[in-house]
Amino acid sequence: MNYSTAPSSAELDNLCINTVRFLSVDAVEKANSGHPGLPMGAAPMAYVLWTRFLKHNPTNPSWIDRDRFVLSAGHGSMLPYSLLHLTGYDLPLEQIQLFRQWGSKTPGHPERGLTPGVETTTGPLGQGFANSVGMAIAEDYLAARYNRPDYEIVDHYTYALVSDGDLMEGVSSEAASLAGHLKLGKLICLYDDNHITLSAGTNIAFTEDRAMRFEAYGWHTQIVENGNDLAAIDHALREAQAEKERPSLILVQTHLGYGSPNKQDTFKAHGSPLGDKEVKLTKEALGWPLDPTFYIPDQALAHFRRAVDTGRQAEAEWNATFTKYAKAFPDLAKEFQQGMAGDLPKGWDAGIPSFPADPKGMATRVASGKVLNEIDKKLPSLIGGSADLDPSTHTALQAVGDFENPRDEAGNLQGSAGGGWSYAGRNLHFGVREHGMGAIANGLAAHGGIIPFTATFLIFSDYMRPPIRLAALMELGVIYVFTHDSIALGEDGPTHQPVEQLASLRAIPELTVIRPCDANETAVAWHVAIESRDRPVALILTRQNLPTLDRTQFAAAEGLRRGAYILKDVAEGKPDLILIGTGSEVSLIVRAGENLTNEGMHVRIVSMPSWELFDAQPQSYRDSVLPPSIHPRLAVEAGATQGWCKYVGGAGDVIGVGRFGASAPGEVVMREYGFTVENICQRAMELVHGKRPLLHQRTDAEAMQVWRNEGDPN
Ligand SMILES: Cc1ncc(C[n+]2csc(CCOP(=O)(O)OP(=O)(O)O)c2C)c(N)n1
Repeated sequence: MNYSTAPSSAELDNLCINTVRFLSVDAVEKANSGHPGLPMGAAPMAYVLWTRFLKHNPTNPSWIDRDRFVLSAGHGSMLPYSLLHLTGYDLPLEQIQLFRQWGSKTPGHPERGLTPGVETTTGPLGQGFANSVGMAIAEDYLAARYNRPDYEIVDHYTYALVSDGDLMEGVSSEAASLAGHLKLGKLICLYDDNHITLSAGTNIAFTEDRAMRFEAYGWHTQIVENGNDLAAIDHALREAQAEKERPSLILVQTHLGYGSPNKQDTFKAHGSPLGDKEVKLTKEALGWPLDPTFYIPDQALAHFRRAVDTGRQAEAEWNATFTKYAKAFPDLAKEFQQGMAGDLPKGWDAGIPSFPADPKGMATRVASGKVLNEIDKKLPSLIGGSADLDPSTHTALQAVGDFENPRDEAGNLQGSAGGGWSYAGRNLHFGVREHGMGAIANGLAAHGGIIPFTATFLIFSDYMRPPIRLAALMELGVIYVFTHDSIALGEDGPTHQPVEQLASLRAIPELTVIRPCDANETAVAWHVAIESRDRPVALILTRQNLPTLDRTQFAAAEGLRRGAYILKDVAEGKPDLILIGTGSEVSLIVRAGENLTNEGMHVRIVSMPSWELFDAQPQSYRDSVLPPSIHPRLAVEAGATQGWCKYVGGAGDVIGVGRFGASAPGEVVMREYGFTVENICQRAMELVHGKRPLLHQRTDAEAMQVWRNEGDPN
């Protein structure tokens, strides 16, 4: 298929595009699994973008000022894998041939950290699109903070390739709305407008005018009527780059499974191999040799591989500029490099307050706000905000500016955190868009140079679950502030009172969940969260006041770092009972422990703010806190009891919440649900003296009664 003489530029373009198409087709065929349709239809726009526009260095995929490329429709993963291989990333052809196989670098959907050049993990539709909004925000923030006249050290685009499914998912509406409001002019999305989804034509469920929808969000939109028209795609991309005020959506009308005589424009080309016969027909139709498979014409490869030299050169030029910048602005340069490397500046934590003992105390959300507003002074990479809940979550960063388009009139400043209105502002006003907020935070973290935090009520973590899960999967150090953490929030009632959310978050692998018991544990929790740069952390905080424990009487709050620690031990001998609590229930078990001690019981009090941190400790430490020989253990937590059996054991007991909450003042709800010193003492006595029948000893009626009131105690 190589041309014997130099091909014309149109022939070369065609050769390159078909190379992408058939690498994708052959890989899916060999794996007998995957999605050929998208790469076949979108290959021309991807080719134009990657060979004429994308600023990247295949030999250094982490070059700071590269353009970011996101394939939001992650099922089309063979498209970027083909491009990464062809343009010279460290992704050899053998890896393409191992598509979707155990241990390969070409997993079913793109996974950040696994494949060089993959910026973000995609597959759940809509997430990548919202990630790209986060990346564009990161770029604007870093450019505003670090660029100086003649030194545009941060100057790149974010490109996303999105599909029908991406634009149908609600998260894309949230993110697009915010991107339009913020006027993120350097965000450019190519929409593979092919009218087909997994099981249908879009005319069955998706008929709104997408261009008008995005226009209404404040986007710049263009339509390319023929997805194989390279000049039109080229032109549209140039126009999009020239548009500084609005993010761009280019609707490129394509054909799913382009070239396949029997499957093009049908959902049969979406998610299954074409099959031997159809591959043959398709190759014939597009003038491609049947053999060998995974065929890469030399001329196509040479054309793609020019990216290696141009990329190296682009980075070298950037390095030269940066060297001059570092001479002119040494402090800024150091700060920038440190942030991009994910390193924390020395003494970043110097201002973290410690809180004096106080029986009245404060809500952990309030303590969190105080800590956050100290940390932020030394950590310019810390930016974030809430989903319209700043006054409730205490997450506004005072006087460090609002992240808003600098060309906008400040206008109505209700809700402004103060300190200026620009892209250098560090308060992100996400609006009431929890799902978008989570996915945007992933984009901020994936871009680099940013420590993102988000905030909302714990109950609405449910609205953020998909991006939280992806943050954990991608090992991104996003920090989630979740306040109003239990039924104790009171009058708002069961719709707002979280019950199963803690258990649900704990079920996500690689996520650290921390529920501090007082102001000082909250300070240490923030410490842990900031230091956790490759793992997301959820801080679970109260609305109501909690006593600030007197740490001369109790162990230091630093114990939080180990997940669980002995807050107060028996005066001598072996404990008869271990009381375990988290968050707001720790002060309850402390008081219950005092009462029980007065009754002559030997009680150990354990604060257990984080299961994950505890599980990461050596066995010897875990045994020292919860000795296997001590069976009577009572855990108290205002949440679902699921999972606690791991710590209380078969002979232990849990006071938790096994039903929805109720609308009443918080103290009343807590009392009615058994979160009282008296109930804890009674249950402890029953446990130690064996009066309360264990689950298997109960009659069915008794078991049902307990189950109704408390949920599964084990
Ligand atoms: C959140 C989510 N829901 C469902 C799916 C399953 N799924 C994968 S692709 C797809 C639809 C594909 O349609 P489109 O986005 O137009 O992609 P194309 O058919 O053009 O490849 C669906 C429903 C998914 N990946 N993510």
